[in-house]
Amino acid sequence: MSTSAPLGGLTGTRFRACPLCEAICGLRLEFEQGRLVSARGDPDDPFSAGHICPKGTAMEDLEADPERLRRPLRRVGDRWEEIDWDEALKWAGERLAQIQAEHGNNAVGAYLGNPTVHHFGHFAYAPALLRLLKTQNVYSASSVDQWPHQLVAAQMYGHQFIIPIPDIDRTDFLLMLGANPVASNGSLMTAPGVRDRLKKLVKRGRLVVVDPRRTETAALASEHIAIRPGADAGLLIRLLAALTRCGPPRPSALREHLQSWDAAIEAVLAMAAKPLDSGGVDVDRIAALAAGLYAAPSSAVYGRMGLSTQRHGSLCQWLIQLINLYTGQLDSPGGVLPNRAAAPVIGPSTSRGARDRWRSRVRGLSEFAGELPVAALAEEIETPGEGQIRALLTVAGNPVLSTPQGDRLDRALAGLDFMVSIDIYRNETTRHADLILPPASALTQDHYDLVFNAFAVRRVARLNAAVAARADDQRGDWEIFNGLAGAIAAAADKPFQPTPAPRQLIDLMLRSGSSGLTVEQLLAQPHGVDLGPLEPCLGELIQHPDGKIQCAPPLLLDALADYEQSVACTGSAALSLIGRREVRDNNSWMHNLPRLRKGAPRHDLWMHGDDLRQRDLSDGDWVQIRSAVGSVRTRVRQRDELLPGVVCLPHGYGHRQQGTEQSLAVVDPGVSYNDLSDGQALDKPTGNAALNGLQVWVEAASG
Ligand SMILES: Nc1nc2c(c(=O)[nH]1)N[C@H]1C(S)=C(S)[C@@H](COP(=O)(O)OP(=O)(O)OC[C@H]3O[C@@H](n4cnc5c(=O)[nH]c(N)nc54)[C@H](O)[C@@H]3O)O[C@H]1N2
Ligand SMILES: Nc1nc2c(c(=O)[nH]1)N[C@H]1C(S)=C(S)[C@@H](COP(=O)(O)OP(=O)(O)OC[C@H]3O[C@@H](n4cnc5c(=O)[nH]c(N)nc54)[C@H](O)[C@@H]3O)O[C@H]1N2
Ligand code: SF4
Ligand SMILES: [Mo]
Repeated sequence: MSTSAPLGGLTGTRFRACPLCEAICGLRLEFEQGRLVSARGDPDDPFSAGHICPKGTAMEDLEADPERLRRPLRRVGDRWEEIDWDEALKWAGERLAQIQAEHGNNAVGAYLGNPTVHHFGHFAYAPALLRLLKTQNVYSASSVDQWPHQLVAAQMYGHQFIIPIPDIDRTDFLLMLGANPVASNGSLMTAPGVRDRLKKLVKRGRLVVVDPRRTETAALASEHIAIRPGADAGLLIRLLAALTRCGPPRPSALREHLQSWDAAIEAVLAMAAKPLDSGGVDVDRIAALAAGLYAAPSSAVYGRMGLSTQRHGSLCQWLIQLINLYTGQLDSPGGVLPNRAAAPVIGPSTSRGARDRWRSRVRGLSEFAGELPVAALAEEIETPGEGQIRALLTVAGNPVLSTPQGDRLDRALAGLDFMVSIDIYRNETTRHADLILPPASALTQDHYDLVFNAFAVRRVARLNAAVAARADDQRGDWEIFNGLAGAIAAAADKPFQPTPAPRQLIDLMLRSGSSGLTVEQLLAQPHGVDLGPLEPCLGELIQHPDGKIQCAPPLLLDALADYEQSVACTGSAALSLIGRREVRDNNSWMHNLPRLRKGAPRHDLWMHGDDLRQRDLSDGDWVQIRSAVGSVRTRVRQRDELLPGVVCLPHGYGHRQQGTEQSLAVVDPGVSYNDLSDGQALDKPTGNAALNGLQVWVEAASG
C-alpha cells in the first residue's frame, strides 16, 4: 500500500459525502500534507448544494482526535497493549471458532451499530461474516430504531426495504409525526438541507407537526399539534375514519394492486367507533386535518422515531401506509414513493424481512430479518444454559448507552468469555472487549451509500473515491471483515471466499440496477449525480408472489386489536419521558470532539413549569429520575415547549471514565436515558424497543 505518512501526505481538495448521518451532504475537504485542514459544504453537490452541519465541520476533529484508536488493542487486565494486525485477527478467529466448537454456533453473538448502515465497508461485508458464524444471536441498532418501518414494508409490499419516502420538495401538505428533522437532519428521508426544504414547503403549502414537544421543526411548521406520547395510533385511527367521511378513497394507480383493502378499512373503522385515547387531540382538529389531507392536490404522512420507538410502532407505521393509500398519495408524485435506487437494496442480495424463523432463547422473542431484538441481548448473555452467548462481536456500536437497560448490559458484558469490537473508540461498550480492531480513516476507503441513496427524497448516486491509500499498518473496515472471517474459517477449517474490494462490488451493484450508471461515470462526477425526482415504481417493486399490496396483514390486525387494551399512563405522579436530538450530537459518539463539545451542557432533563411547581422544583435543581427499572440523578431545566406531564432527556450521554479513553467526553458526562428505559417495553409485532413514552417519577435529589 502506501507510506505511513497520514493519507500518503495528501495536499489538495477532495469531495466526499459526509458519512455521519442520513443526510449524506457533499463535503469539500482540504488536505495539507496528509492532514484534513477544512471540511465545508460542497456547493456543486447537486443534492446538498453546499449544506453542512456542525458535525460535518467537526470531521476535522474526528480525523485528528489523538484518542481515536489507530492500532489493534488487546486488553490485559486493566491495561491495553497494541498488537499486530495478523496476530490480532488470528487470535480473534481462533477464540471465536473455539467457543463455537465447544458450545455451539449460538454461543457467539454479534451486535451491529448505526454506522454499519453508513459505511459500504460494513453493509456489503458484514453479511458474509455473519453467514460464516451461523449464529441466531445477531442484534443491531435497527431494533431500537426503524424495525416497525421494515416490518410494515415486508408485510405490505413484500420486502423490508420498500419504504415509501415523503416527496418533501413537491408535496403540498406534509403531516409529520414523531420526527424532528431540523435537529436530526432527517431520517428515512435522506434530505440534506432539510430546514430549507421545509421552509419552502411552508411557503408553498402546509407542514403540520405532531409531537409532544414544540420542537425546532414544529417551530417552523404551519401548525404544531401537541400529543401525549404513545397515543399516535389513536389519532391515526381517528384520522383514517375521518377520511372515510370526506369521501371515497382518492384515485390511485395502485388500486388494482390492493389485496384485502376493505378488510383493513373495516377493522380500523370498527376500532374508531370505540372510546379511544388519541393523546389529547380533539376530534374536530382531527376532522379538519383529514379534510385538509383529502382536499390537498398532493400530501404525505410521515412518522419516524417518536412513532417507531413506542409501544405501538408497527401499528402506527401501518396506519400511515393506509392513510397515504386512502388519499391516493402512495406512489404518486408529491406524495410518498419508494426510491428506485441506482444500486438497488431491494433484491436477492438482501433479506426480504421474514420473521419468526427462530426465537430468542430466554424470552421467546421472534426473529426478524435474521436478527433478534436487542432488548434481549443482556439476558441472553446472563442466562446459563445451552445457547448462552459466551462471546460477542460488536461492530460500530455502543449498546451500553443506546439500548434498553444499558447498565444491565454493561454488567453482562463483563462476564463474557471473549469479546471483540470493530470500532474507532474505546467507549462504554468496547471497553469490555478483549480485542479492539480499529479501522483506518473512512476517507481511505471507497464508499457508496447503498442505504441512504435508496431512502433519499431524490434519485441520486455518488461514488466516494478513497482520498488516499491507507497506510501499511492499517486496515479498512471491509478488510477487517474479510480478515476476521478468514481467520475464523481457517481456525474452524471451513471454506471462506473473501468478498471483493469495494470498487468491484459497487460496480456489480450498479450493474444490477437499471440506471445504466457505471463506476467510470461516477468517478468522473465527484460531486455526485442527480437522476431526478422520485418516480412511481411501487407496482413494479412489490415482492409478494401475487404482485399485490397486502393491506391487512394478520400481524397488524392483531396489533390494532391490542391497541384497545392499551392503557394510557395515568399514574397521578408519573410523567412520560421522551427523547430529543440536538444538531451537535450523534447518538453516543462524537462527544470527544472539541468543536462539538463547546457551549452549555445539552443533557439536562427538561420539564414544563407546571410540573416543576407541582414538585416544588426550580430550574437548575438536581433531581432523581426513577423508572420501573432504574434511577439516575441529573439537573432539570424548565422548558414550556413540552406538553405538561411530559419530560425530555437525550440519549447517548452517561459516559463512564473507567476503561474508556475519551477525556473530553467524560467531562460533564451526563446520564444515560437507557439506564431508565425498560427492556420489557416493546412494540409487540417486532420486538423493537419502546424507548419513548416511558413512565418515570421525578423528585428533588437528596444531598
Ligand atoms: N433512549 C434512546 N435510545 C436510543 C435512541 C433514542 O432516540 N433514544 N436512538 C436509537 C437509535 S435511532 C440508534 S441508531 C442507536 C445507535 O446506537 P449504536 O449504533 O449502538 O451507537 P452509536 O452511538 O451510534 O455508536 C456508533 C459507534 O460506531 C463507531 N464508529 C463510528 N464510525 C465508525 C467507522 O467508520 N467504523 C467503525 N468500525 N466504527 C465506527 C463509534 O466510535 C461508536 O462507537 O441508538 C438508539 N438508542
Ligand atoms: N443531531 C443528531 N442527528 C441525528 C442523530 C443524533 O443523535 N443527533 N441520530 C441519527 C439517527 S440514528 C436517527 S434514527 C435519526 C432520528 O431522527 P428523527 O426521527 O427526526 O428523531 P428525533 O430527533 O429523535 O425525533 C423524534 C421526535 O419524536 C417526538 N416524540 C417522542 N415520543 C413521541 C410520541 O409518542 N409521539 C409523537 N408524535 N412524537 C413523539 C420527540 O419529541 C422528537 O421530537 O436522527 C439521526 N440524526
Ligand atoms: S447533516 Fe449529516 S451528512 Fe450533513 S454534514 Fe451534518 S452530519 Fe454530515
Ligand atoms: Mo438511528
